[in-house]
Amino acid sequence: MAHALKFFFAPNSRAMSILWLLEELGVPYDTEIVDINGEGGAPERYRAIQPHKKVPAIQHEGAVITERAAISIYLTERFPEAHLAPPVGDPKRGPFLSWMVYVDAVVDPALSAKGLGFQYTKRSTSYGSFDDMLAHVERTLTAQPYALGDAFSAVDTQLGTAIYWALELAKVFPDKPVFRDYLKRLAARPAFQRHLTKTF
Ligand SMILES: N[C@@H](CCC(=O)N[C@@H](CS)C(=O)NCC(=O)O)C(=O)O
Repeated sequence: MAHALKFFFAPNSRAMSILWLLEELGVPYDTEIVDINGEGGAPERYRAIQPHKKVPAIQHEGAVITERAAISIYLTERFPEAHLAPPVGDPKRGPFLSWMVYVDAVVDPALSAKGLGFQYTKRSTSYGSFDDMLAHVERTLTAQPYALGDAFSAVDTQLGTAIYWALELAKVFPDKPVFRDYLKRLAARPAFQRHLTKTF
């Protein structure tokens, strides 16, 4: 029987952090692999799920949820037993929301802009300068082991994936112990290991 939760996924994409989060949450789900590498991207029928034919997306109890940050927030709210997000009313709820949005609205586009060599002034885009973003991330992870403090949260699934990409693949982050140590802490998590070796 199909599970209530369906996950639209492509390997080696931003959907990896949702796969990791689902493994952290330990909830049952079905996966549909979306072929985003074909000519013209994903099949046209997938546009009914994601308007840009991008992954990730999820379908849960009849609703479609798109945009990675929204998916992560939604999942942590619907499955609070995993304690991967501070609940409403907790003083860390605001910083949690800020970080979830910051990773996708600032870190990710600033990384892409850097990787693609875009020329722009920091006040001309909503995401601002790469250097300001790098300084904020570095300062945070120097002061504490995880984005929100001493405890791992769903923010780290997104931030960790972004830092891995920036350090290992795009090579736009400086190779510093603060980032290496953070990635090591994340890689030690069983759910992280499971998401890397998951077969469908
Ligand atoms: N704004 C989307 C972006 C997702 C995204 O960029 N997905 C890429 C993979 S990393 C994709 O599906 N690309 C396929 C394409 O553009 O055809 C989100 O945050 O969920």
